[in-house]
Amino acid sequence: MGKKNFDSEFCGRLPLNNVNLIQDYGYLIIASRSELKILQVSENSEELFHLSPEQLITADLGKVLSGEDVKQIKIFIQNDIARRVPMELTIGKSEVHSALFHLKPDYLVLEIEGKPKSGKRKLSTVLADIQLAINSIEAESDVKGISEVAIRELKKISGFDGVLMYQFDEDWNGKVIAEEKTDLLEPYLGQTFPASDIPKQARDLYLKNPYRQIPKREFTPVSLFPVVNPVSDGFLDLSDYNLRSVPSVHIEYMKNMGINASMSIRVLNNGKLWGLISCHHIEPKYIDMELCSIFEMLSATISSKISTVLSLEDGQISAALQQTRVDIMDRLHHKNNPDTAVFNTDGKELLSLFSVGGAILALNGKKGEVGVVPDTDFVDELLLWIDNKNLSDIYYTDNLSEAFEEAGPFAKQASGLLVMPIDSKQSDYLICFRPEVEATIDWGGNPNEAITFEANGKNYHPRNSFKLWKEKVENYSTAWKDAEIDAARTLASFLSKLRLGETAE
Ligand code: BLA
Repeated sequence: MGKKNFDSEFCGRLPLNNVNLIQDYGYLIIASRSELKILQVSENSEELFHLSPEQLITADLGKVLSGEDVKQIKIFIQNDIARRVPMELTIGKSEVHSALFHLKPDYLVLEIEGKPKSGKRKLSTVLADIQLAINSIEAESDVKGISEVAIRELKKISGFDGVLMYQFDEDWNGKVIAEEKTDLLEPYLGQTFPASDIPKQARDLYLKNPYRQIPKREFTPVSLFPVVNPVSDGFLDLSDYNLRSVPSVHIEYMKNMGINASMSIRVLNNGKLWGLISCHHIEPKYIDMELCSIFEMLSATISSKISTVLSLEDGQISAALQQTRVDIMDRLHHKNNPDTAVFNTDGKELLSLFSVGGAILALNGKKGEVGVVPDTDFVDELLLWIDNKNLSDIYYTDNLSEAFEEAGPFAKQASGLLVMPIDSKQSDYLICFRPEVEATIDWGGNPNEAITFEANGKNYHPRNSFKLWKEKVENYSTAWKDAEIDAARTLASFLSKLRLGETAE
C-alpha cells in the first residue's frame, strides 16, 4: 500500500463562513461605519442589552454602549485600523465585558464576551507567565524541544486536560509530535491524522486568525438578525470572527474523541501553516479573551522560533550541497571528460550530494554509472519514458512505480528518481536513483474510514474510532528536500549550458 492524500474534495467544500450562525458564548453586533447605526445583531443580544433584536437594529450604537466606548470606536475608525483590537465595554451601569473590535470597509463588528470580566487575573502575573513561557521556548534549539516546551507551557497557563503539537506533512496529513495530557484522554503521540480531519478551508482560516476555540461542543447555535446583512445583501462573512459556528461534522468528531471543548493555535513557518497546537478538555472550557491574547502572543513566539530553527537547518543542508555542487562544476570546467568530472572519487561525491544510491550519466549515446542502479534493460525503458516527457526542467518523484508502473520490480534500488535533463532531445541526462525506505505509518484511526456516508448518500460522519491503525508504506524513497531540488536545478542548467557550448564548437 502507498501513501494517500486524504484531503477529500468533499470536506474541502463544506461552507464554514456563510452559515449565519454563531456559537452562544458571546454576542455579535454589526453597525454602520459612517453613522454607527446598528445593522445586525446576534439574536441572543437581548440577554445583554435587554432590548429585542428588532429594537436593537433601529438603534444607534450609542444607545447601548457608553459615551466613552463610542469615543474609542470613533478613534479606531479615524485611524482606519486594519487589525482587530481588544476593547473593554461598559454595558449598563458598571458591567465590563471584553470585546474584539473589527473594522470593515462599510461596517464594524463587535464580538462581545458573554460573561462579564472577573478581573481575577493580575497583569503582573500574566506578564510573568508569558515571560517564563517565552524564556523556556527560546532556550530550545530543535523542533522537538520547542514543541515539547511550548505545549507544556500552554497546558500550564490554560489548564486544558490535553495539549498536543500537530505537524503537517506535504499532503496536509498531520503527525502528533509532542503531547501532554491526563490519563483520561487517549494518547495520540506519534500518530498521523488524515488531511480531511481538518480540510483546506478550515486550515486557511488560521492564516487570518491565529486561534480557534470551541468552548462547549453542545452549544445552541444563534442566528444573526436580520438574516441578510443590509450592506452586503447576503450572509455576513463570518470567517474573521471567533464566534463563528461549528459544522456538525466537527462537533461529531469532538464527541468521538471524547472531548467537550477544544482550542487550536496556529504555528506558521514563513507565512505558511506548519502545524497546530491542539488543546482538548473533557468538560466544557472557556478561554477568555485575555487568555486568548496570551495564546496569540505565544503562537507568534513559537512560530518564529520554529521558523528560525528550520531555516538554520535548511541553511546547513544548502551550504553542504552548494559546496559539493561547486566542486563538481569546477571540475567540469577543467576536465574534458564529463564522466570523470561528475563521477569523481568513484561518484561518491555525487551520491552524497543528493543522498542517492546510484546514478547514471547518459551522454552522447553512452552511459556511465556509479553506485547501485537498476538493470540495463530497465534503464533503457526508463530513458524512453523520460524522453517522452520532453523535459525542460528537472523531474523528481519519491514513488517512481506510481508514475511508471514498469519500475515496480526495481523499487528496492529505484523508488526515488531525480532526472536532470542536459539535452532531452539528444537523450542526455544525469539520473539519480534513491532506494526504497520501508516505513509504517501509525494512523489515528483508519484513514480510509475518515468519512462515511449514510445509505441516502447525503448524510455523513467522521470516523468514530481513533484507534491505532498501522499502514505499511512500500515503493517510496525518502522525499526530495527543497535544497536538493534547488541544487539539482542549478547543476542541470550548468550541465546543459556546458553541453550547448560543446556543440557550438
Ligand atoms: C476542524 N479538525 C478541526 C480542527 C482540528 C481538527 C484541530 C480545528 C478546530 C478545533 O480546534 O477543534 C482535527 N484535532 C484534529 C486532529 C487532532 C486534533 C487531527 O486534536 C489530532 C489529535 N473533519 C472530519 C471530516 C470532515 C471534517 C471527515 O473528520 C469533513 C467532512 C471537517 N474539521 C472539519 C471542519 C473543521 C474541522 C469543517 C472546521 C471547524 C471550524 O473551525 O469551524
